[in-house]
Amino acid sequence: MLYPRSSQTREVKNISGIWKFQPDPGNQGLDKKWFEKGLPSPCFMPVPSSFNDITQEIKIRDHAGWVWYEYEDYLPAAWKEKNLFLRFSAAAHKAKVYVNGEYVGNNFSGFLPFEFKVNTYVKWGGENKITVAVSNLLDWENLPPGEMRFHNDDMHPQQDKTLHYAFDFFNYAGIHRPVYWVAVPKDYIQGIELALDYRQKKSIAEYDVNVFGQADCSTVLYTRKGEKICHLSGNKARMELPDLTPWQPGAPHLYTMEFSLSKNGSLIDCYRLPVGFRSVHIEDSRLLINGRPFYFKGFGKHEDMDIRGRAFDEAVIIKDFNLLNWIGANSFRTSHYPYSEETLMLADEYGIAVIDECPAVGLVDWQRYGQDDVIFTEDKAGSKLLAHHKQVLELLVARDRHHPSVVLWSAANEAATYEKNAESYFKEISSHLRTLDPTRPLMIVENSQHNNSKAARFFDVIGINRYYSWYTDPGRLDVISFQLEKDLKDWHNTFKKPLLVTEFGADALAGLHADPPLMFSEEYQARMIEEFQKVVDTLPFVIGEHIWNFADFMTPQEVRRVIGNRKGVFTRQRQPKLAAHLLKKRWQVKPSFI
Ligand code: BDP
Repeated sequence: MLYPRSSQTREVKNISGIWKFQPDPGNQGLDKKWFEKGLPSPCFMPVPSSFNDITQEIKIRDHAGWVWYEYEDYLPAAWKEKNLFLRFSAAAHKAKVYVNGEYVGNNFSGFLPFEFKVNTYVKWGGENKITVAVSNLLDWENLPPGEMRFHNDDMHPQQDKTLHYAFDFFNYAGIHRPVYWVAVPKDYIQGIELALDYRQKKSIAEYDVNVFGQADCSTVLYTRKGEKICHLSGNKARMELPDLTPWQPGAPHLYTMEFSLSKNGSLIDCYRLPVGFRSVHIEDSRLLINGRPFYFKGFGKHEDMDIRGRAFDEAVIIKDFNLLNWIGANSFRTSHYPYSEETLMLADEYGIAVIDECPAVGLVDWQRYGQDDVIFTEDKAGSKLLAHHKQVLELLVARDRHHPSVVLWSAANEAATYEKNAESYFKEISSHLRTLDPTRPLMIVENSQHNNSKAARFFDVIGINRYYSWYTDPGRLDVISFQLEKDLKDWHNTFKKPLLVTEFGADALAGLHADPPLMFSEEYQARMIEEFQKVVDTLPFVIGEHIWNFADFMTPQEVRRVIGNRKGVFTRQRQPKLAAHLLKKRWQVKPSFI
C-alpha cells in the first residue's frame, strides 16, 4: 500500500480533524446499528489522537472495549471517474469501517495503515458518513498480546475484570494517525517493491511496479534539484548507476524516483518516491553501512506525548528529530511497534538510522505482573499468533522497505526466548523475514541469558536490554562494570555475533537531585549511563548504545511508575535532564563510523 502522495494524476484529501466519538462500554453499537443510525450521544474527539487523555473521565481513560467514531464529508462529483480509497494510517488496535451505513472492511494491526476501495459505497458530489468502531482489547491472536482477566475472588465485585498486558507502555488507543480520501486513476500504480543498494561505488535500484489495469510503465531517477539521471521502461527493472552519492547516517543524500504509467503515449498515473542508496552488511561482529563499521548512538523511543497520547503529531516528531541532532544521536529503535510513515521519511531526510521493530512485545511470562506462565504454548504464542506475527512483518516490510534509514528489522522485544517452543517460533520468524527482505540484517532484542536464549542464533544482531544497578542490585552503581562486562563477553563468546546494547537506563524524576547519586535522582541516571558506556567502550563486538529511553512516557499505573516511566533523558515535554547534557558531550565527539 503506497503512502498517499498527490501528483498530477492523484488527489489526496486529509480528513483528520474533529470527529464525533462515543465509547461503547455496554458493547451495544453493533446490535443497535450505530453505523446506520448515528452515534446516540457523541462528544467531540480530535483525529488523530488517543482518546484516553482528552476528556476528564477516568472511565474513558481506562476504557477497555469498543469505541465509535463518526465523520461526515462531501466528495467532489469529479472523483467518480477515479478509484477512491478511504485510508487510515493507523487505528489501535482493531477497527471496523462503515461508509454511509454499510460495512466496508476491518483491520487487525494497530500500528500499520489500511485502506478500502469505496467507490460503490459513496455518494459522488454528496455528503458521506464514515463510521469507525475501534477496539483496544488485546488477545493472543494479535500483537501486542494481552487478555481480559476476571478476578474471581471474594475481594472483587462479581465479574470484575482488568485488561492485562506484559508491556510497559500505556495501552493508548483510538485513530492514531491521519485519515485520507485518496483518489487515483482507473488504471493506477498499486504498489512498488523497491530494493536499493550501494556496492563498489555503484548505486543499484531493483524495482517491481504492481500495476492495476493495463498501461506502460516507465521510471525516471532525478536529483533533488530535478536533474534527470536515468530513464528506464518496463514495470520490472534494475538500475545500476556509477557516480551517485550514497545515503548514510549524518550525510543523507536523497534522490527522487518517478514512476509513470501511460496509455497510447499519454500519462495516466504518476507517483514519486524519495530514495537513497546504501548497503548494510554484517562482517566480523560489526555492522557495516556502505562498507564502513557503524556505531549506533541513540535511543529506544516511544510515540508518546501529553494529551494526544500515542497519536501522530508533526510538531512532536520534528522536535524529536531536532533533539536527536542536538544531542548527537545517529539512530533510534521504533520500540516497540512500527512508527508513523512520516517518522521514517524524516529519518531518511535527517540522516538518522532506524531499527524498525514490529509490535512483538509482551511475549514474556507475567511473573512480574503477578502470574507465572508459559508463553510459547498453542493457546498463547502458538500457531495463530505466529501466523499473525508473520503477516505483520509482511505488512511492515512492504510499508518500509524503501527507506534508506531502515538498517535493521527487529523481530521482537524481550520475548520469553528461554522457553523450549520459542526455538521453532523464532526460527520460522527469522526465515520468513529473510525471504521478505534479503537485503537487511535481522535483530532480536533479548532480556534472556546467553545460556538460555533459544532464539538468538537465528538473528544477525543481538540486542541486549540490561538494567544492572536498577532492577537487580538497586543502588549499586559499583557492580555495573563487573556484571556488564561478564554478561556481554558471555553473549559474544556463545553466539559470535555483533551485540547492540538496546536498553539501559534509570528512572530520574526531573528536578530531583542527590549527591552522592541516589536512585531516581538526575545524578544517578547520568552516572549509571556513564558506567555502562565505560564498559561498552572496551568491547569491540558491541556495535552501539541505545539509552532507554529518549523521553519519559506513560505506562499502566503500578508501584514502580510515577505517572509513567521516567527513564527518559528528556522529560515527556522534551526538556533535557542532566544525562542529556552528558550524552551530548560524549556523542558530539564520538564518531558514527569506527
Ligand atoms: C524493558 C522493556 C521496556 C521497559 C523497560 C523498563 O523492554 O519496554 O520500559 O524495561 O522497565 O524490559 O523501563
